[in-house]
Amino acid sequence: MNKNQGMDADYLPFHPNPTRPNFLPPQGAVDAHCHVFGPANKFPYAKERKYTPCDASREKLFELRDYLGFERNVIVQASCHGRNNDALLNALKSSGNMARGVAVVSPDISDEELTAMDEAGVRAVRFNFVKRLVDATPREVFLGIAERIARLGWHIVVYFEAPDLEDLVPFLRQLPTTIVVDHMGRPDVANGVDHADFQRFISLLEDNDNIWTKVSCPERLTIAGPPYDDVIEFGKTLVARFPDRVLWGTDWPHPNMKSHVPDEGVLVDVIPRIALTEELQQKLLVDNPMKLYWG
Ligand code: 0GY
Repeated sequence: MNKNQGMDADYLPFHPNPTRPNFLPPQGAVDAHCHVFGPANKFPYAKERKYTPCDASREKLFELRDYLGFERNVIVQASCHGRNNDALLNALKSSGNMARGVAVVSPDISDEELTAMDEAGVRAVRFNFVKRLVDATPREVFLGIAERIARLGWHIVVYFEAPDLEDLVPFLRQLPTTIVVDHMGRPDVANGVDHADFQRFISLLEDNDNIWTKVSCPERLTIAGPPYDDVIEFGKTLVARFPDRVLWGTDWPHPNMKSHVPDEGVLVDVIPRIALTEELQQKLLVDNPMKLYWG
């Protein structure tokens, strides 16, 4: 079978017609975590991928952005495209400067390629530690990449799960740039915000003012399901404690969801429940992402 075609049998495609949210994002709002997938006939998925998603084109992404009342996107390279960032770069170049990118690169990438990525709108690299998504990369390799991208003024996005944080802290402290943690460090919400794992994450941000976090992905963290009541306290705590270091994103098209198909209208309506004032919403959706990606 040609694995470059055809999504996995258990893969849930994105919502065909999300509801319109009640919450109206402030002008200039940025969806700071989303992806583009394929289309596979133009941008084939990577040989080393752990899943084959449903195609999710840049056109669909930009349509959703407008529908939800957002102005800009930060598109994050996902593991199904490996280290080939062509679909991402293509989306950035067609966005009219309204999208920035987070790439995944190999250590042997040339300076010319990095410069071309920078010109297309890439502003960060992603280091993925989630074992079900990628084979492990040695830390020295990541440190080598970190040094090179730091010279371009880029930052580093890290994706890991809560139990892995303790082991990762010394490595994170070695990174020379701003660091953005995906999805609140993926806490187990059954444990509550007072659990040692989430408190360790809060301490990490308290002790290191170069570390930011995305308060995204209630759909992945929830046990209760939509409207994600069991995740609210986690996001609310982080927005209140670190208002200048939080980002928010839809995570469209939600790769690898198994429990349900997220409705992005419902996800946007989580925002005013975690960022309680207009001032906090402005920082979360506009000021913080603009500083990091368009500054
Ligand atoms: C996400 C989450 C996931 C996948 C990826 O790189 C990826 O394949 O990011 C996931 O399965 O948790 O960041 O949207």
